[in-house]
Amino acid sequence: MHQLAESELIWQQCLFAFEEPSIDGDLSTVTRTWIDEHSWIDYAPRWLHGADRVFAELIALLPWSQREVTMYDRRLPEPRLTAWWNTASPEAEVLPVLAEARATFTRHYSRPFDSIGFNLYRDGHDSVAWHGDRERFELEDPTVVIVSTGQPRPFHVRPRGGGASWSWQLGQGDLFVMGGSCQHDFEHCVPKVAAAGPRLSIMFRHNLAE
Ligand SMILES: O=C(O)CCC(=O)C(=O)O
Repeated sequence: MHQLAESELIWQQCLFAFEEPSIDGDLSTVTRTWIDEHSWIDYAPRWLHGADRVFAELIALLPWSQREVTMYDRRLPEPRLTAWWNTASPEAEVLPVLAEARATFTRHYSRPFDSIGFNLYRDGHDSVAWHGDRERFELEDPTVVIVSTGQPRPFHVRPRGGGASWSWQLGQGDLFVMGGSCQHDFEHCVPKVAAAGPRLSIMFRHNLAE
């Protein structure tokens, strides 16, 4: 398990976001963008209220670890920290607001969201490269929900293999959902940037727990 030194995370709390965590269970502020005939993005800025408190509590509560990735035939530390929860875990999902969010997504998107992945980008050096999520190999049209906390970071989406990309800045409680054929026909990434405060993304996935 990776111990986070306090000096590893320098971030500015927005005072308005340190309120009691709550969500818009009706998803009334979501707007849908079709990025081609079969793939769409749902986006609701600042959907999670109290995002800074969620950020701080997850940093403290989760067993963060650093996985390895293969790059140019070498095993290297993944440039971010991760943690994972699913319905097969003996514990409840870390914070009550995450249980509420998971129930909301299950109802709204008619998918059994049963897993939550947490990604911590400590600073601008942390990143995730272009990829499509692995559940596309098992599921026809996986819906992947991301709730972002902490400092906004660029999040790009492009057609698989390259082409013009769409970009969002995701942080501070933003909700972002990739649906339809997104995981098959598009890739996404969080690129490295010259300077950034920490961002923690919460990814809700379905049909993954045993
Ligand atoms: O952190 C994010 O917003 C995206 C992470 C991601 O795409 C992944 O872990 O598969």
